[in-house]
Amino acid sequence: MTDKSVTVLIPGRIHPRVLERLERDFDIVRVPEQGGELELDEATRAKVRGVAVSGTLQRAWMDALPNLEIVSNFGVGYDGVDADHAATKGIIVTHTPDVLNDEVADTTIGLLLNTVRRLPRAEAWLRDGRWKSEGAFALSPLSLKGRHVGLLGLGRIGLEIAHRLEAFKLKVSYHTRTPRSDVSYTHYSSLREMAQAVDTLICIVPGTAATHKIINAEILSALGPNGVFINVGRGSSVDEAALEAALRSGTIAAAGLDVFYEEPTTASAFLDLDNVSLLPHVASASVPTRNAMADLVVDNLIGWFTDKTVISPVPETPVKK
Ligand code: A2R
Repeated sequence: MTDKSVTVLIPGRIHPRVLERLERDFDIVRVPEQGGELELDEATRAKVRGVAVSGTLQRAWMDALPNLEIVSNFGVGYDGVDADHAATKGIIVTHTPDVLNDEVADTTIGLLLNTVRRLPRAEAWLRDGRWKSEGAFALSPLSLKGRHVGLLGLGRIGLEIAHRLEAFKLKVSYHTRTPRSDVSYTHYSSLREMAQAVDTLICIVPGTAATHKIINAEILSALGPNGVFINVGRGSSVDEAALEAALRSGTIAAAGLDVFYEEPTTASAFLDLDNVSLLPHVASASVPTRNAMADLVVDNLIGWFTDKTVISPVPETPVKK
């Protein structure tokens, strides 16, 4: 694509395919995981015109790169990049929507079934030899059959989850700030009212100030003792202390979590609970889907530095497709 005249900074770890492809076309500068100052001399800082990031790009680092034009984020969630601040500086931010919708929706269904039917525990029962020595695994107290699911978020991924839930013959409702005109699911303008009406709550909203700890004691109490909570959006949306208390006291029946307030985590607060199913943020983590995400990270950079077009800018970004 280019003659390697464009310098792209990669802070911390990135998918190997991003690195491999970027190294072909760009001059690459790598710096370790972020934590403090951007340790780059002034001449190198001035050369950097693009950043490829998986996770967080500190605002101070953005400010320390005077000729930065574009931040290409690995992942559909870009809560680690201050896109509003970038926009004020005319910096483009891109992300990787759509290519992960099916994978995340599939994983959500898997996590929901694991949570309701306790399938990982059943497998451990067999693997530990307990089926033969102790007999059948205990019946799961809960069933997926006949549940009414409330989706917190009905965007690109939420809609794919809803379509899958329909195939399971489940009733679907949703809460968003703006109702969609292209679906027939019941829209609740109040999350609390939706939590009261449903028995299963799936969180698939971005991590923003407005969604910070939106799942709190009040919402969990509204969900009730037959309630199942699933989070595949962002851990920041949950008050984890309230969730732990709700699971221990029987305020809700069970939870399935793929994301956590701080990551990586040992999830120690939840480990002794048998009504929780835990995953280490793997909803999109298959080789084909992560490769597609990696390609989008690179193609946005190539597009920008070839003809000033990007494929998937975030809504806050100053350029349109
Ligand atoms: O509120 P709306 O009408 O903008 O609907 C969006 C909803 N949403 C919210 N719902 C209630 N309260 C909020 N404060 C709030 N903020 C956003 O979340 C929309 O229905 C959904 C987001 O949809 P998309 O932008 O299409 O995101 P996508 O691709 O479905 O991914 C969702 C998140 C990512 O940001 C990552 O954090 C995670 O899933 O992978």
